[in-house]
Amino acid sequence: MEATTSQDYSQAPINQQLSAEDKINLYRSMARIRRFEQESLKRYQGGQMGGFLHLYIGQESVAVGTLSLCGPHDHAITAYRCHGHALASGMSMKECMAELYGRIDGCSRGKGGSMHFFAPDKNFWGGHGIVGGQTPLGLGLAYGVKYLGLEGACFCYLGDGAINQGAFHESLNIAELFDIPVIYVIENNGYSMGTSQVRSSAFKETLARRAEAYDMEWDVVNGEDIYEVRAKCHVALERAHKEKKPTLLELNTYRYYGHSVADANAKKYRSPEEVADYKKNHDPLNLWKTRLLAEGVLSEEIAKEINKEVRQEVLDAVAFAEASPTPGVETITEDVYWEVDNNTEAGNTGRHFFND
Ligand SMILES: Cc1ncc(C[n+]2csc(CCOP(=O)(O)OP(=O)(O)O)c2C)c(N)n1
Ligand SMILES: [Mg+2]
Repeated sequence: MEATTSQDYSQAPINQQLSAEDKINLYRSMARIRRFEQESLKRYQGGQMGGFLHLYIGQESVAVGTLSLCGPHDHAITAYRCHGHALASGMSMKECMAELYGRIDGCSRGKGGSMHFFAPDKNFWGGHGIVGGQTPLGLGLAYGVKYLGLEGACFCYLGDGAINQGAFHESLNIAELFDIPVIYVIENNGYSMGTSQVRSSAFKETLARRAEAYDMEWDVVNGEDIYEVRAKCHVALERAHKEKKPTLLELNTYRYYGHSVADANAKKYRSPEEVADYKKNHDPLNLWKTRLLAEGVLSEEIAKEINKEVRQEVLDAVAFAEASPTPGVETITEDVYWEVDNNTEAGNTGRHFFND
């Protein structure tokens, strides 16, 4: 939650490579996530979609900063707060919005909803509801990349509430023991549902330092600063690419809204002042905009134009979702493990859904 450093990372080599257009694209990418989430909230509250809705507002710089570093053999996997990673991985707002609406043109054919955005063609592997469940899967993705002899890695994101899960610790051990190019990114937004991070971990000093128990490299990152996110995560990515070594990173960040939109206690476990302070002083989108205005890369006019475009893109996505049919009842047995038990070809060959 707190900014960890005040160092200027704009001159890190990976950031010096950024053109003015790249920097504006990082702004656009964050603005797209923010707007997508705002519209989703509105539609959810309007009763147009069901299930859960975990918003990523406030954390945009983490997904955008890390995924902006990825090359063709780098992969990503995360938990249920997955909309930002999905959009930053290159998924379209249309397939994402249709998924929230439970429609057939959604990325998971309307059967996954908010927590299960997927796009393996974009190296984005979800969207997982079991806390910590994605951590061994991320290890497996990274292992696969190494096994195939590719120069790639896997960014595996998890919340501060997932770091005490056994599966995560087993994954850390295997990652270091067998030199697996996985980068675990703890998005420390300070809370696990209504439980503050300090109330849930016996070792409070830093979360990432647990890596020392596994002889693994680690670092703590001010997640609100895209320059710092890129600079420090690039070091980890290089380690994964060149040395096939894992890293544990802790990115400090914050979420504006409740755990999910249905969080009845959203206003009880943190003070209005705390939330207001984050919005005023630590908002990643505002900070990046201010930075780019100061650098002369962005103007108020360009920012306005981008926001207008993004608004339209979201409205088009809503229209697309609303026009898409709901999946027919006959599709209920498709793309699920039912196929394994019922002798279908997909079930027998293990080639489900994304391997078509
Ligand atoms: C194994 C397991 N235990 C409990 C839950 C219920 N649960 C869902 S989200 C959540 C909080 C996780 O918080 P964190 O990892 O910090 O992620 P954030 O919501 O802050 O992004 C819990 C306890 C679950 N989904 N899976
Ligand atoms: Mg959390």
